Amino acid sequence: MDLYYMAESPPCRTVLMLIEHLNLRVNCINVDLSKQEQLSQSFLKINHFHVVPTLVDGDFTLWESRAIVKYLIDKFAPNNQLYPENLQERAKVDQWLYQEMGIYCLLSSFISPVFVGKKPDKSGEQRFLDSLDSVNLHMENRKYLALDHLTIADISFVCSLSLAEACSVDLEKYHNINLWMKRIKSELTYYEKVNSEPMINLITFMKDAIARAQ
Ligand SMILES: N[C@@H](CCC(=O)N[C@@H](CS)C(=O)NCC(=O)O)C(=O)O
Repeated sequence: MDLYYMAESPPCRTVLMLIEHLNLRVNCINVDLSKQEQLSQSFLKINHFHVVPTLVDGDFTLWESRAIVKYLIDKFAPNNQLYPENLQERAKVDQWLYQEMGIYCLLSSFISPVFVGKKPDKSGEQRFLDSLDSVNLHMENRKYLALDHLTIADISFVCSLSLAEACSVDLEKYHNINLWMKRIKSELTYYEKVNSEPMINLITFMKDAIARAQ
């Protein structure tokens, strides 16, 4: 299996953490987005939507991080507690994966102007922060996002929020989310291995980009 990825990308780190969690053997191929390698003819042949992460398993190709992690669990660790087979438990995990994908879209759309030399979109930032208010309320007295144990929704959301951390979005007032993030980061023994260096690169990149933005 090949995984096309770039470690700085939050959805790629979701897949990388799942690979660590399940101890899978995957051939990881770096696609440098800063050099626009995703637009190369060879990568466009694999995924004409030119996004990472993209998984290639024989003649089967899959993109979208949340779909990839579900596929890997169903193929290599069916009924793992990260994505249980029980109908209602699975539905709750799916609910949170969709919900947090929406929140990630709010976050990335307010930040994305920075990638073309513009300042972040402040009105978009407020929409993102409003969505965190609701999650913060949901997290009152809860240890995990979807169920009473760790699931792929926790792994995906912690990666999504790492983009906010890299852009110095102030998350301090979301007390329950903060406690949850600290717990998840310490519980995932591979968190540092997957995230620490890419986060340093991402923070540096975002700081420079925001400083240069007009
Ligand atoms: N919803 C997708 C997002 C994938 C995505 O937008 N990847 C970005 C990097 S974070 C990318 O590959 N961008 C390159 C491009 O769009 O050309 C997922 O979760 O996998």
